[in-house]
Amino acid sequence: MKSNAPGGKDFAFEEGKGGETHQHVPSGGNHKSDEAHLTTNQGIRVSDNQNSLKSGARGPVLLEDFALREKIFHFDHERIPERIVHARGSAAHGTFTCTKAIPHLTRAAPFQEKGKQTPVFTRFSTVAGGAGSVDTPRDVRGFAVKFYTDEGNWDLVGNNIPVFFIQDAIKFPDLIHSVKMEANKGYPQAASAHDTFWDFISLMPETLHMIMWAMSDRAIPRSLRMMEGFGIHTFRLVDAKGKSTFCKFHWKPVLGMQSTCWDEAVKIAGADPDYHRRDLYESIEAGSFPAWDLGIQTFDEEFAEAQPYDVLDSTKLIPEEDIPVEIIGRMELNRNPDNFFAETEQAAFCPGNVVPGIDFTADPLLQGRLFSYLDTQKSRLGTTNFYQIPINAPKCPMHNFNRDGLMQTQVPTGRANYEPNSLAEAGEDGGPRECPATGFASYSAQDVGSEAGDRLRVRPELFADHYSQARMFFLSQTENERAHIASAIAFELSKVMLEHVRLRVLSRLINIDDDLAARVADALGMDLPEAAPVARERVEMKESPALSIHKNAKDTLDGRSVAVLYAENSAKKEVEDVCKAIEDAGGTAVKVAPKVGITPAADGQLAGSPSVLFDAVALVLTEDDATMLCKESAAVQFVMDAFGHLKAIGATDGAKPLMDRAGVEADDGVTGLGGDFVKAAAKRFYDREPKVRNLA
Ligand code: HDD
Repeated sequence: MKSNAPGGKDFAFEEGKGGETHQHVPSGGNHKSDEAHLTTNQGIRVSDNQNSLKSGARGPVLLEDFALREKIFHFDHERIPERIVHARGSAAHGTFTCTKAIPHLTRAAPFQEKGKQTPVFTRFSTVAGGAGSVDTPRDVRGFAVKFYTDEGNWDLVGNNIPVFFIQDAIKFPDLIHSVKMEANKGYPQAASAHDTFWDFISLMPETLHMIMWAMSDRAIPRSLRMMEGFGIHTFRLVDAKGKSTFCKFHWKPVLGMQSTCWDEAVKIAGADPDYHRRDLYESIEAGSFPAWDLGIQTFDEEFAEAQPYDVLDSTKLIPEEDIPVEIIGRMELNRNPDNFFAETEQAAFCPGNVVPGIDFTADPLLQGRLFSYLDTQKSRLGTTNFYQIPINAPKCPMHNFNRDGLMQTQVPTGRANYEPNSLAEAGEDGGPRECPATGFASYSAQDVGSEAGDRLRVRPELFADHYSQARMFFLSQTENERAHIASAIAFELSKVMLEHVRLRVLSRLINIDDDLAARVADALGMDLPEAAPVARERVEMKESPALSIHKNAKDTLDGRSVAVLYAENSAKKEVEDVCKAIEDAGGTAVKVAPKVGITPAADGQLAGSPSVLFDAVALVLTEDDATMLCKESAAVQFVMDAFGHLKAIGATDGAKPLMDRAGVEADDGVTGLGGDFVKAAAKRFYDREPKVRNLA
């Protein structure tokens, strides 16, 4: 009999009873305990999970088959609305460890003693794409951390970019509508390169600082483990005496920052749409736990008042050179979720979740967020009781008189469901009662400047400077990074069909930097228009080297993977030696060959393992094999891309025909297979870039 199940059994039929069987076949017989019995939601054991109940072997299915009805009914309702933004995400559990206590700044529980550990759940995401979109579009990445503190949940819901597109939450729906797929067409998916986004951007110059970041390599990270995170807004830290200090939060990746090349990111999207999700999951499974240091920039009102920007404006950052980032702890992600839906999908982050010691400021973007997130969870998770879902529930005691509602899972006992009460059942004091001494008390003083005044729909004056920091960001980049920004904008605008929108963007770019505007215009083959009028004159800010990825890159093989390409005639020992050298240096070696079954066995087949998925490549090939592979486009592309994406290539002499075919030219990143290669594999070779890409 034909087999369609593991273990060679055909579950739809029971052997020995003829083709037209109606008997149940047990599920492999390897479950022993009672819990292993398959039951309905009502606990009734299911006798047959392969065949619906029919009237006669070929007869109609009977409606009375409750096992069938229940199974299909439940399946039909498995999906919930995806997040309106940040729908595509990956998450992990972990621990935050305080490395420097700061009770003089805040009474927040995670920061009271050095060594104090707080459980966390962290979700990374892209913004524009749907839940099933790819991991590597050009996009901002969400970086949301839920701290399950001893005094309640604190959600630090940030991004991998320290500023935001808009200044006031009232513009958020417009921004998101413009970037998502176009309303009439339903495309493009997960892409900002289209008319409506750039139309909005060009009409809203406050977006331009973040546009510089979004068009930079920050928006095409190599790995979620290799990007920074930011709380963005100015928050308040409040100590036990009620003293407040302004604070910006930063996450610094222990593996260092790294990005892909644009061409690489595009190709990864096809080769492995789950590139970042897989990388996060597999690194945790392998015990190589992703980690970030948490840093703070703290300052007072006097500093705030002295800056040429407003610290309540989320389109502005505070240069690290002005206020250094002080590291106060480390987050390590060390456990994958057991169930993607139950944990990652149902995780509900709310910037409004703060704990004693952390407070808001009057940043108008933050204030709007305080409403939006709570509200959206009700629509996504269907009930105000979403806080009872295990991933969202606090790990500290929680008592109150919120009652009932859809999907209430708690069973409070007794009559006392109001406060105050004096019923004995609720304890001597009729608790739970409010706690003035230790409870959350909102910081009472005003933010910078005066909060009193008429009711106005206006913005503070300094919010009108849209260009100074955009320029500072651009000028703080290396030559290569500036070129990447120019070509990213040119690429995006090349997808914009409306000429007046392209022109308007160019007119704004002039206000950031003449050279940038000229390069973009040239790449588009357009003439530069007049500069757009500005609402407030630009001020010249010092360059901030901290804003560049390349200036802060870390040469390391930690967390990086190297492909070792070999073929049938390759010397086994040579393959194994290079793999060992890579592993000894902290990297992961992945064996790639045209046929997976050769010796040594390959981890990946060449056609399915392009070099874009790796950080460097080793070519362990005989001349015959290399000559044979010259006729294999996957092999030629493998080498050509590694070279074009500025990766180290270590090769045997025999690999030369393939390298020549792929156009590899000698440079520091092209080595033999010895120690030089392992050293080279720890970085990218940006000096090579002018050979493979027009950086003008
Ligand atoms: Fe937001 C989700 C980050 C402004 C409204 N946002 C969401 C997530 C992140 C951010 C990381 C995903 C959380 C998760 O993994 O579940 N958002 C930001 C940052 C912002 C920001 C860093 C500016 C500094 N967001 C912002 C504004 C609004 C929203 C101004 C609305 C006025 N954001 C939402 C939302 C989402 C969301 C619609 C969708 C899913 C969710 O909340 O839970 O409410």
